[in-house]
Amino acid sequence: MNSQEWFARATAVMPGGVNSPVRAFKAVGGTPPFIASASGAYLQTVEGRRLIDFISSWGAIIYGHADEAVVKAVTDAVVDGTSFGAPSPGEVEVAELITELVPSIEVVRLVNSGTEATMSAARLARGATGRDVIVKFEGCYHGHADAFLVQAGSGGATFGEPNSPGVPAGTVATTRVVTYNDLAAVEQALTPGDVACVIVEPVAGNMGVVPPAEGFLDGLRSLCDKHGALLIFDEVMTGFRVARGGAQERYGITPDLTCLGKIVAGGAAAAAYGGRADLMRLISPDGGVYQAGTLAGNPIAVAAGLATLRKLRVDDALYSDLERRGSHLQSRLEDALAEAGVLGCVQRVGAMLTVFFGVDTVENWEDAARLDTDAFAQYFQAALDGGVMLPPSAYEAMFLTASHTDEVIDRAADILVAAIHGLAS
Ligand code: KE4
Repeated sequence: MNSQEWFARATAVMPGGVNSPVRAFKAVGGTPPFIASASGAYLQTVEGRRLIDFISSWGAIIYGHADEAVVKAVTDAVVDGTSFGAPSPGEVEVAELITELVPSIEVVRLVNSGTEATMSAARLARGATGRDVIVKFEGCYHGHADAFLVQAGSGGATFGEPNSPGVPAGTVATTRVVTYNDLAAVEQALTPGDVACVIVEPVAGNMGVVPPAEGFLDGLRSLCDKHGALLIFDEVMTGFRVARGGAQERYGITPDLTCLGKIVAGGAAAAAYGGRADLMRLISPDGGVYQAGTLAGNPIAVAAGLATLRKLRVDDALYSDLERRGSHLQSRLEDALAEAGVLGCVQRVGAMLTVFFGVDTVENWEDAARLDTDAFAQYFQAALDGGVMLPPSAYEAMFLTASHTDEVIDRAADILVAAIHGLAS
């Protein structure tokens, strides 16, 4: 069967034919290729097409698909059982590694998804402070827990309004939404003294890549301290990607709590939240803030995570290679925009980058909302026709892995440059 046939079967039994909305290609049109396998920097479709992959499982893959160490670790683990529902040594080893690689994390809890990690961290902040309000930023995504499915209300730092049916207004009445990179808006939101936490993507990746403005993260740290709110870094995407110790290492900021996902489990189903011991000891069964999970710390995800973290822990070349290759790809794309006379910009932090069309800079959601999504859809389809799989949304990031060698990057860049020139014609 081909992708169209698989998609017809899928849509008959799954919402949108997918298990996560963005995969349905609604933003870019057409039928999503169904993937038979993946290896290194490549996806292999059910039709046998090899595509250079920049989805990289939405950033979860840092060494490339089917990394030899991860495959061996999972293969060795699975024969001993998939889930014990009881403590196992691997959970301890991965927790110790996380606390070593992310020094602000003194105590950590493994969960099954980034959504669980951020949901739990927010509950912990509320439990620890006795305050109900959380502050988030417009354009930042923290998974699909009710409290985060919120859009800015009318006016500045007002309470949020649900951005999904099924989310009660009451649930988001305690979520304040403010503008990314706007410290004045944050100060206004914190002034009432009722805020439990500020949760932020320290490098925004869910409105496309939007770096923190100079002083923004420092300002968040100071404002949270001044107003008795906790600072939560949602590093589900940036963790172990923009630096070995994540954005907090890259920018030198110490959050109170950190959420991790994706790379922490080497592309398997696990995530984590952790931070100051005095806070994490409030989590059940040490403390009263409840959180649990049947498959939390399962040996398969732990094996994949351990294999990945043990590798990147000693890999001195990884982050310099990712930085160099990301910079080279950015340059080639920026040159193409200029040569083709196409209005756009490329924004990058380390091994995550976004090409924005129709705007010359994106510093917040208001900027991102103005981008030319039609141009992106045309660019996306031309790239796919040429053999490059981009994330199927203008509001996502391209993710490089260690398997995106200089040769792969230049081959992909040739295809993407042609796609950009195609916009000009
Ligand atoms: P999950 O629940 O999808 O594992 O993680 C939620 C999450 C939390 N925080 C950040 C910063 C995230 O980027 C995510 C999930 N990222 C999206 C991609 N932008 C996942 C892709 C998808 O939804 O299919």
